[in-house]
Order: sequence, then structure tokens, then C-alpha cells
Amino acid sequence: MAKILISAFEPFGGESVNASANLLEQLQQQKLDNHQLVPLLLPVEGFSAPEKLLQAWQATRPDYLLMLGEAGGRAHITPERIAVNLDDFPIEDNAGNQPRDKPVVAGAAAAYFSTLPVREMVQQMQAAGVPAELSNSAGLYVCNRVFYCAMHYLHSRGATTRAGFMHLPWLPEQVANKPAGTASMEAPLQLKGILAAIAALT
Ligand code: PCA
Repeated sequence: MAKILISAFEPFGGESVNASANLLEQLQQQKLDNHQLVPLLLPVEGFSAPEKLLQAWQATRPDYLLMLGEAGGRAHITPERIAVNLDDFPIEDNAGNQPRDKPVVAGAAAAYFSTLPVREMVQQMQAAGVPAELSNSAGLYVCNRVFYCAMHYLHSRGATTRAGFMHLPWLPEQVANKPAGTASMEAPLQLKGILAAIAALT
């Protein structure tokens, strides 16, 4: 059985839920045949979240690290291709930090590619009838920072864990008070999507 450390985030940006935390909770009720899931909920704090994630990696030594986050406004589930070495937080994180125009890790690589099979994940989700597409930017906020720190750490250690990030749309209840046409995706469809994406991790 492949072990997957799977992380999600607490709410941020004025929202009272985070689609990724909701999905993590639903996933824990699922019985998977080929994968053992180790769930981890992270604070939306650019500086403490990577440390918590790396501690969990050390305790778990998973085959896969799948990081989840919410990207409000997106209509699709989006595996991220690339983490970049740049912080430029558009809003403060939940600890009140807002680094602008700063490297995530000074002197380190400009970027790291996801080592998950992102194309296959998208194909499996689409085959299951779930809107999914590749994304070329995880943003410059906490999600990209956590993604970059994880990839840098794993690369520096020569770890074999395959790792990557996937962004999820808002849930319908999150767009209830937003302009008409704001994208969202029902929780059951998000669950179907992630199960299809996980099935691609073989
Ligand atoms: N999304 C934010 C941070 C936490 C989350 O779920 C982001 O995309 O950076």
C-alpha cells in the first residue's frame, strides 16, 4: 500500500471554511484499496506551515506528499506544475505576515516542478467527469510557499517521496454572497475528483 501524506489548509481571507479542509475531512471517511492516507491540517501561516509539514513528513516518510489548497475563483481542480522561489503575498496570512518580493529560500533554485504525475491526474479526473486542468502557477502566497519549501526540502535530502500541490475551487456555499457567475464546485464532485487523482498515484 502506498502511503500518502495529504495536507490541507484552515480557512483564510475572510472565509469561514476552506474547501481543502472540507475535502480532507471527507477523504478520511473513505476506504481506499491501494493507498493509506495520513491527513494533516495546516494553518494559513507562511512561516509555520512549512515547518509543520516537514515535521509530519519526517514522522511519516510517505511515498507521496499531496498538498491541497483552495484557489477561489477557479472552476476546475488544478494540479500545479511548478513552485516558484518568490513570496509576494497579496494579503496578510493568518499570522499577520505579508512578505513582498522576497525569495522563499534565498540562493535556492528559482523553481521546482511537481514530481507527481500531474497530466495523468488531470486525465483521470476528466475521465471521471470532474472539471480538471493543469495550472502553471500556484500563486505567490502561502500555498506556493509551502509547495516550494516541501520541494526544496525533499530535493535537498534526495528523498524519494513524490510530491506536489493541487488547488480546489470554492464550495457553492462560499460563493453565495459573491457576484453571479463566480465559480464553485460541489463537495461530492471535489471528492470524486481527488479519488480519481489519487488513483493516478501508482
Ligand atoms: N489557499 C491559499 C493559502 C491557503 C489556501 O487554501 C493559497 O492559494 O495560497
